Amino acid sequence: MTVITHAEVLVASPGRNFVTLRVTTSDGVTGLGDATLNGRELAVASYLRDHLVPLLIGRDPARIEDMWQYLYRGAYWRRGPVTMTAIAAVDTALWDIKGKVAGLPVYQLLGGRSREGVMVYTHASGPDVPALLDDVARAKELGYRAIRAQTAVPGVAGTYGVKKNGRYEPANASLPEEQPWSTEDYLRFAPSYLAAVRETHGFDFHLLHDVHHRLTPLEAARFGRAVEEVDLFWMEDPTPAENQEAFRLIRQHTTTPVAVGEALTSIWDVQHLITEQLIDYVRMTVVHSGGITHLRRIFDLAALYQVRSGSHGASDLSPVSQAAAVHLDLAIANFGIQEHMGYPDEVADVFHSHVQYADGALDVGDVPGLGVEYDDDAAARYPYEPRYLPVARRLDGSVHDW
Ligand code: EZ4
Ligand code: CO
Repeated sequence: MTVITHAEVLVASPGRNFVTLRVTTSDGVTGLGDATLNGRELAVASYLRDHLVPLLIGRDPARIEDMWQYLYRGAYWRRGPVTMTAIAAVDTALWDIKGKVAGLPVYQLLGGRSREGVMVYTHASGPDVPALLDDVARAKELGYRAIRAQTAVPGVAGTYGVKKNGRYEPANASLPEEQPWSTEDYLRFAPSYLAAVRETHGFDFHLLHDVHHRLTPLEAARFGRAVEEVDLFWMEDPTPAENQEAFRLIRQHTTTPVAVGEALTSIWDVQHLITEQLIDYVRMTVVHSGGITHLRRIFDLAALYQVRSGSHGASDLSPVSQAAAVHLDLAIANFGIQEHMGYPDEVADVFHSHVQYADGALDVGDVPGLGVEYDDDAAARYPYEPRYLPVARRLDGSVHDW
């Protein structure tokens, strides 16, 4: 019988930190899984190295569902981002191995293609409205059919989602940067710049916006109403989602579509949001929600309620996650859209990926498995660097949701 003979936890920082699991079988086949949890990387590295790798050795790499159940139920302690990211890394690596053994791309194992390429949205942002409008023009020239727009709120330094030197990297400091936040200023300003994007660039592309958990349900309802005329594809994370019931109030007041999920980790975290039809897009990812096995289960539940996928695809999800996402996006019937933020240039030195962008869409080609290889020699040139996400504080100094 083929068994897992070893598994390595690889930590490197090619432009930003990534944790990667590489599983090797007795037949010499390797599989990769992303294990990156932004700002808490080493907790997952330890969970894998100290607690999961010893459990993998000698097991059958072909039994993906059984491995998932064994690691999830076997932990006794349920859910949570560290556990679910570690399980995701193992699960993703086993799908990569199964594809390589079968000689098939992973999307074939998931039922084959439902579409030619997956529509992606990119990010446009700027320190002020003219800069945002220029960046939207740039994205349109690159062929994107869907664009997320964010601008700094005047007087509110460090507003979420604004690029510096052409890139946005929120994990920007070796200790968390503290950033001021004013809901009042945001609510007054944001609808006007979204309207400016439509006035300048028209309606022939999808326009998205990320609220990034900053509003109360009632404020989010007001915001959703204020932007109905600009025809958003979605407003993302309008309010924190620990209390799923909070979204009912938003729903009752606006027809602006709602997307939630990047900070959630299990099917239970979105059960109520989906089954009560309180959201339109579920934005969970392979890496933070238990891997391809669990995310497929979530998307299948969502399909019953006409909720579509909209997977998170920020640069803190490695190219292994990106490839896994595209395989899943190609296969499922209820795909909605895929985030495509891009990576620092150094990332391509370490991760050799077959994912390609063309005409507003991503595709993976026909390489067996996930289609990503890891370059150890290149990785050795980029040692881990401690990096944290920021913390938001209201103008009175109290902590807000970042
Ligand atoms: O802040 O992935 O939609 N994308 C986002 C991201 C998240 C980061 C956190 O690590 O909201 O930019
Ligand atoms: Co987001």
